[in-house]
Amino acid sequence: MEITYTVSGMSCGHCKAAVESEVGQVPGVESVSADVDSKLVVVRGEGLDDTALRAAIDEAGYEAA
Ligand SMILES: [Cu+2]
Repeated sequence: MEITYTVSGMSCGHCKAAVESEVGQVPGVESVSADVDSKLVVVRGEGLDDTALRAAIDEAGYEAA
């Protein structure tokens, strides 16, 4: 499955890395790709938990719309 989030506040490579690192630790996540320009974070994996993914984005210091 794949879930895409719009995450405001990402402005540079550090933001991208922070989001990808946190989200990548969520169980079931196989890949995560954050794009600073489009503000989109694409998460792929099995049995993804929306609540856990949003919490990880929050933990990184950003907010999923
Ligand atoms: Cu940044």
